[in-house]
Amino acid sequence: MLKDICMKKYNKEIKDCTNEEIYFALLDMTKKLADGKVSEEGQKKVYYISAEFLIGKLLSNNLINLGVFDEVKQVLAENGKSIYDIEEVEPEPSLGNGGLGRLAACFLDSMATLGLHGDGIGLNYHMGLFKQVFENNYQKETANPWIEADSWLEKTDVTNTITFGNLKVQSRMYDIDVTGYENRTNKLHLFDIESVDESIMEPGGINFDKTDIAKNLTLCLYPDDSDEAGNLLRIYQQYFMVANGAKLILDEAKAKGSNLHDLADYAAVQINDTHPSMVIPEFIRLLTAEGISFDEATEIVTEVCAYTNHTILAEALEKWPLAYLEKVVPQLVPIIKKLDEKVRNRYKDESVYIIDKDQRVHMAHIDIHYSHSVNGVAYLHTEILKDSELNNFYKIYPEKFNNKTNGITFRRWLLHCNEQLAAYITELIGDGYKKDAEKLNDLAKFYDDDAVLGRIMDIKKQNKVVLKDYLKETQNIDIDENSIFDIQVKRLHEYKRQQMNALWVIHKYFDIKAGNLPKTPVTVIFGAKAAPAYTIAKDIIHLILCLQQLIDNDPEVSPYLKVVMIENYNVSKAAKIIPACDISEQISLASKEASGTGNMKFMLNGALTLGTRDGANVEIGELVGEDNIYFFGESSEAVIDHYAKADYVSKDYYEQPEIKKLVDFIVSDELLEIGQKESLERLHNELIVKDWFMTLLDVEDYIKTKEGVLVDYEDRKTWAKKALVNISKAGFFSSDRTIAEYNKDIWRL
Ligand code: 26Q
Repeated sequence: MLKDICMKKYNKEIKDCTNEEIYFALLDMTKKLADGKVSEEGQKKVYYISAEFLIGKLLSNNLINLGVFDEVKQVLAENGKSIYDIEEVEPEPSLGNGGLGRLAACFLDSMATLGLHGDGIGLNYHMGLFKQVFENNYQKETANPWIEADSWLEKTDVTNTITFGNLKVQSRMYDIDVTGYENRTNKLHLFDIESVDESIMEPGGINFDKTDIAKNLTLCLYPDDSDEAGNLLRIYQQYFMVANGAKLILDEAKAKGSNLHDLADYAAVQINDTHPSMVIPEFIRLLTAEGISFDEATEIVTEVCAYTNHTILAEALEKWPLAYLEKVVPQLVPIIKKLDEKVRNRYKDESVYIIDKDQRVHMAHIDIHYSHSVNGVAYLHTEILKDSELNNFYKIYPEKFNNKTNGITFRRWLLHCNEQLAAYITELIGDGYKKDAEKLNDLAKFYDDDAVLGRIMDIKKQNKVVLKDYLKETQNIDIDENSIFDIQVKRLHEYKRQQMNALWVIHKYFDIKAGNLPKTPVTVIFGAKAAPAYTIAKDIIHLILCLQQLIDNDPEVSPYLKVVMIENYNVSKAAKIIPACDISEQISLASKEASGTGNMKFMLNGALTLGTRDGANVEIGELVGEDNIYFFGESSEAVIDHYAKADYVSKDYYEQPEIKKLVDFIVSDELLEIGQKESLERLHNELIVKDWFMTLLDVEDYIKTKEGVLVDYEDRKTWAKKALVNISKAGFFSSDRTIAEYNKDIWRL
């Protein structure tokens, strides 16, 4: 087929085509194959509505899911081409910030794989998340356009006029095929404005006129992960998304025969965090316009909608000033006020009101009152929601609360990113695990098989070489594949505590200087983007880059320790980094990481977790057993208690000489010579007088535990066994399991 397309498109044989030409030919081929898998829909359909779908590159995954990857790879090889070179041609769509967006992408894959009729609804950001470059040991943000004349996007003829308080815009729907593994094709619907203008982006950066909504609405993904203040543009984006989405959902239901009173028999809407929450008042607006009473409309919407919470960080819960909504979406304001009134009539407790005394609208409160399901994303997270964060709501609606522990798609995070391991697992237990991930448990019979353990470690070594070559090529950095790869890749946030890992680096630096040389050298790899306005996060990146430079230039230390900060960490880099990992750093302050999903990807690829008892780490620990994971630090109960009593004083920990020495190194002559005084002093001060996420509380136990991990690494056989236990227990974290649970408990398709 590829041969014919190349002939027809370019009048050339495959071997004479450029990699670009082959990429576009494969794009055509994939779309044609996927089209053949769009099958009859049942009556009810689920709509996963999300401001982010961090899909990453699609070519190889689509080929895998269509069952033609091996064949295409071989045909290309026969013609002197490599599928891996062609992967590099594809621009990466970065339509998400991190975990929440990537989860949405994994869920689309699993819905299609399970044969569920489930579409995504989101926005067609032209730039996606910024591209990160390092300059003078700082992060600099640049634009990241990804849409080409020919891409995965299919222009549809669905258009709408969307009305805001002060302007109207024309929208258009673009679709991306989502093909499940050996199953149906669903759609990701991405809405765009017709008047978008990429040229308003200032060259070299990510600045543009924030007020010119008709040109900028879909230009950029809001580049904040959880703590930066929202603004009007974000409200325009959110309403644009839900207005188009709600209209699509009602149109599709009507086309299938719904009279709208029975909408819940036709549609289930999963609201991904509060970003799409305005879909609730928008549905009510549309239903009442069709003659349905306000009360009935409210009931219908409640039956249709379900809400997923992804955070307990108070600052990340969206609360929009009513005045902003009056400006952007005046048509929703009377509806929101009525919804609030209903709440006030029923409950005395002010903390559950929708509009607070400062005239701010709590989006999560709309979701909880007017959805039938509220779920957290890991067992511990859901328990914390019920017991503390949302306890007042739990008391009102105990039946709405449920847990859906996150998952990842094994097609991307094993079959695609670690072909060798997948092939070896198939050799050992057959390929049933590809569709039924729990079958990985069959690997248990090889826990004590030396030959198997040896092969697992060989594959790990080869993946380390692949990463080494990649880093050499892309960043001109040399790493040693015989060193221990200790990896922390995730968004930069104080609660994730990259700064604590940096303190370990400082500890190790001192240790080596003092002549305590590690048996095996350690390579500490970081990858992280900071929200552009998050100053301390950027200071932490600066510290890490300065440590990298300091150690690289120190011949006493560099043979034993290396720090590498990967530039522009994204989905395709994750796919190269994760299979090469020995130690997976999951060190958030207990109670703060709702779930984490990187932790699952690392485990599946045979890394051992060094982490706190937070998020899904707790469940990983239960599955693999205490011998096969390294936990440290205070429990979530203890942390929550510290917050309640406001009794954590970082300075008390800082006064301990061992800790003081590490923290003060941030402003040592050595580092000040390399870095910027202002940044390093600000970070130093932050750790001593604020330390909101209790780095110094856990740093001692962290260092002690990590040293123990390095000792354990030396016993290669025992380590290999632990790695195999992790792989074999990872089946639970397949997003196929997660989606099956959503369907059984919430959507009921
Ligand atoms: C909010 C207001 C204004 C602007 C931006 C935002 C905003 C943007 C992105 C708030 C939150 C996000 C992203 C949150 C996120 O990625 N959360 C992660 O979700 C994962 C999937 O459930 C979990 O595994 C992670 O633990 C959680 O941090």
